Amino acid sequence: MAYDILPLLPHFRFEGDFDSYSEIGAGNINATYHLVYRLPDGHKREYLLQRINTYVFKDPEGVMRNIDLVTRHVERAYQAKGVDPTRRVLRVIPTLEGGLFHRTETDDYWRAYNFITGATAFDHIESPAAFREAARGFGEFQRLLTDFPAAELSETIPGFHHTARRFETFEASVQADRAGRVKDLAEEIAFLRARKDMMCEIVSALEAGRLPMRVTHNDTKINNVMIDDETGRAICVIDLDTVMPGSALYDFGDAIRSGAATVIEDDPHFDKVGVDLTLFEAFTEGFLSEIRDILTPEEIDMLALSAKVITCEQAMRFLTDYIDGDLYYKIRTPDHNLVRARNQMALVADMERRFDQMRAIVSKHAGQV
Ligand code: GN1
Ligand code: MG
Repeated sequence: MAYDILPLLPHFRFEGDFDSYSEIGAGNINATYHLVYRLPDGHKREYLLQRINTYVFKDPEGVMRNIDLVTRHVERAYQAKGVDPTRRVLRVIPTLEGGLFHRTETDDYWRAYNFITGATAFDHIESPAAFREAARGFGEFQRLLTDFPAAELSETIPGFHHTARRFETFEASVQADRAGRVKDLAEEIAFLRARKDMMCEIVSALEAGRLPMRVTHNDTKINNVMIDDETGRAICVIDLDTVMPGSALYDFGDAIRSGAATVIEDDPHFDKVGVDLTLFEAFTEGFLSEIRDILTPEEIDMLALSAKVITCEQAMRFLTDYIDGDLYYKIRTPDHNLVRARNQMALVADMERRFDQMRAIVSKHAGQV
């Protein structure tokens, strides 16, 4: 869907005169635009303008309050270390009234950030060294949040990684069969049902107190970390809508799901889908280099499992949305969600085959050999 963004611009405290804009197609949830402004001296100021998807985020005020708190925390942490935070963290550009978002008459919520210049968000990273660096970026973000007061954050999507509750939602969708698609999905539904217990292991451990709750990103898709074009360093973690109390395992698992796969999540060549163990090792090394000392032995023990859990959960989320008639994720073809679900199931199956190797790699880098 295309939005008429020009009337929105005067509501934000952008510096300079508006020059141009373009849409950024990445991201499955929000509509995103890159804005260029010009200062009188000719210099550019770049911003990101985003429409918050309120089908997905029912409490946009809560989302923006969380993001403001978290980004200020990260900014202060960099400043305390003597690091210039300008390109290291998103900052909310306030509205003229000083608010964190602009709400239109039609109840659309729009927000703006500084644009991280000279850096790229990759959908796929092939080089292990670059992937290790992306992992270090996510690990650093996790580390900077260890002293963030979790009680101050709202749960932006309740039960976001509560796989047991997601399983119930999935079964309810199968029952309702709103789009009449269930008749062709016996194999996929059976695949997920057979893995219900495995999928619920993290939630069970959290609820039993065997794993700590932390403040986590919860959506560590590999294109949610910006890589500096010149230095190749991971400089800024983005897409902060789901930063909330969670498990570090969610962040590890989702990054492996999206980044250590041989192909991207919507590639229809299911026979090519697998987990690349070189990339898996690179991520494990980079992530643990930042937070090895923070994680508990129980967390480390479940890292490899988390990749399977989050990938299977993602397969279930895509299949649920397909069954519901594609209400949640942006789709570009009629069977996009089904392709994504099948791709993720193929990835789970490959992780099952290589699970012992994944566990051995984690042990090696956790210093447990
Ligand atoms: C969504 O917005 P994006 O594309 O970074 C989704 C993630 C999924 C991902 C799958 C709030 O992330 O949880 O893993 O799509 N975000 C939300 O591509 O549901
Ligand atoms: Mg994103």
